[in-house]
Amino acid sequence: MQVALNNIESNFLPLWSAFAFRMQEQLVPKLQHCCSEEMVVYSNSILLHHQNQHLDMESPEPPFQATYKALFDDSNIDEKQTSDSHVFEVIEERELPVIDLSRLNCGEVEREDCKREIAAASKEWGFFQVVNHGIPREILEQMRCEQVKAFKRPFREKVTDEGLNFSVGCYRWGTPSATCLGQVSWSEAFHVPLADVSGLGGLTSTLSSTMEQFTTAVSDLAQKLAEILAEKIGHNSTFFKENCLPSSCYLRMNRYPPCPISPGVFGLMPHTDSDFLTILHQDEIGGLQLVKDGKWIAVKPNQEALIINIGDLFQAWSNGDYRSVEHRVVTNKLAERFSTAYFFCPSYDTIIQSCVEPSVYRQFSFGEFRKQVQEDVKRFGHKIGLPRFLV
Ligand SMILES: O=C(O)CCC(=O)C(=O)O
Repeated sequence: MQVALNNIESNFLPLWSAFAFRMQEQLVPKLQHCCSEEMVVYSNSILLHHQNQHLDMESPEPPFQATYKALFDDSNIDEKQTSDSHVFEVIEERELPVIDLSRLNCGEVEREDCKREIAAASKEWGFFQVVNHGIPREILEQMRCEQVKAFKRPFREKVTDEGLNFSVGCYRWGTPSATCLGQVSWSEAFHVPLADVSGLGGLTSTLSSTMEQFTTAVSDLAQKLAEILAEKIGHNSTFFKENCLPSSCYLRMNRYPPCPISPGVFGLMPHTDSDFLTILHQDEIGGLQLVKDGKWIAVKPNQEALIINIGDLFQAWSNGDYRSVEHRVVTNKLAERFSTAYFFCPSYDTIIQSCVEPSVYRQFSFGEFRKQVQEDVKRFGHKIGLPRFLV
């Protein structure tokens, strides 16, 4: 079966998103066709016929090796790793600034100190960690447990959106448009619009109620942080309450399978987030890296903390004061890794306008921003993002 592949991007991760869109195009038939695979469907057993190999679609593992076989064959991995080593080179492992949010409930001096630290880290790093954040440990653990279960479903179910009842295209894996190993994201994800979460029934009820509890808790935290960040740039505003509703936000559950050619391929390609801010819960494996002072640094995992990072919209809204910083995930040869990201987004018609004049960026709607990102990815293969909106 032959399916047209349009290179169209959606929300946050351009290359992945192209895949998601393709999935939407393939509602009938519902299995993906990327590269030169042929899909063969046998009553209960669905096999992917790939260059003379049959892949067991009942296994949970996405067929990375088979799908990217041509790219593996094209490159001598050892040579490739050596020549690309500068791309993966990390200068050091650092702990991000850790901010104790319990001080927000203390006296004025401590509260103000805490707010100052949040703003300072957002300006200097674009990233920080929060402890005593108020999200109960049980909710985080339950979320992780349900996430692991969702990824353990057969690949066939994940890729056909069977059973989980998410909207079409929520499940993503790899990078269909990759033309070399350096462009592959060795990971799978459920990228779920939160408008979809409530009311999911059937098999997914535990997952959906866990997601609801998780997102309710983290959305309160996101609102609180956004209001502090607004206040610290002189903007006491109801903007976030009015525009960033639970239904306009997204949750992404990530899984990074062990990667036999690590570190020759990314778990997630370098990117910035197209939101106001992101709240990330990661496990103890590590792999997240970010750019600090022009160099990639590895983030030391802290199991007590949630990671917060500033997205493109806050950078624009703050006129460049808060920084949306490029980040990526590197693979691990032996261990699988999980993370859960909550993207704090406004509705599409929300106007993003710097609160200071003269403004570095022209005003734009979130919908316009996303559309431009989609067009750029379609045209150039990658997101351009905020530089497009410079005055
Ligand atoms: O898994 C991580 O540590 C980062 C995830 C991420 O950057 C994303 O989902 O956009």
